[in-house]
Amino acid sequence: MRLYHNPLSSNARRVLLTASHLGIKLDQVIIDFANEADRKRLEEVNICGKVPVLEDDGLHLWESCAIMQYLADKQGAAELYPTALKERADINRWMFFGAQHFAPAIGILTWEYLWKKLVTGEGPDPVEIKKGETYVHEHASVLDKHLATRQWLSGDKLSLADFAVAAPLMYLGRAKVPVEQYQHLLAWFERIQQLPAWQQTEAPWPF
Ligand SMILES: N[C@@H](CCC(=O)N[C@@H](CS)C(=O)NCC(=O)O)C(=O)O
Repeated sequence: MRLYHNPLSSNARRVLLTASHLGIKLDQVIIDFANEADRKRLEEVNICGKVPVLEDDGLHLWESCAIMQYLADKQGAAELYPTALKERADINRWMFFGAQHFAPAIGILTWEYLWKKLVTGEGPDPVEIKKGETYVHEHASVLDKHLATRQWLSGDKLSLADFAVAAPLMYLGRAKVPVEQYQHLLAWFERIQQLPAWQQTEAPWPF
């Protein structure tokens, strides 16, 4: 299987975490967004022109959470993604929460603090920063309450939900994500960072 990605993408990180944890070897194609030929190549496999994209025997699958689920199912990895209806529904729920709420909130801050300068040359906009911080607080407080009585997001063990929600926290420090007050969330993220999969998928900051 081949993965088109970029090591700085937190959406790609979700997939890399899953593959690493499951011991799946992927043929990795790194997309450089500054390179026109790379962008063209990416558009051939993803009409949206975004990473990550998984290629498997004629299938081109994009959307990071869909790729995570595909890899786990293909591997028969029921410990990360159980097949029991209610357990799976609970994991799906947190994956959607991550994709729909938590990651976009952090995404405002990563854009303002990290990417915007590189892409447009402009500095952070305080109004956007405030908006990002407000959204992060809204969703981090939910996670913190939920994690007050548990080690992992779904059930009593690590699952795809943890990888999906944790991935954008790879920019916790650089994007000044305001979660210092959420002790249960931070303890959970510390557990994630101790996992070999997290450590094996860490990419150096190139700028
Ligand atoms: N919902 C998609 C989001 C993918 C996405 O936004 N990828 C970013 C990198 S994190 C990207 O490729 N951006 C390049 C662009 O938009 O030109 C997923 O979860 O896979």
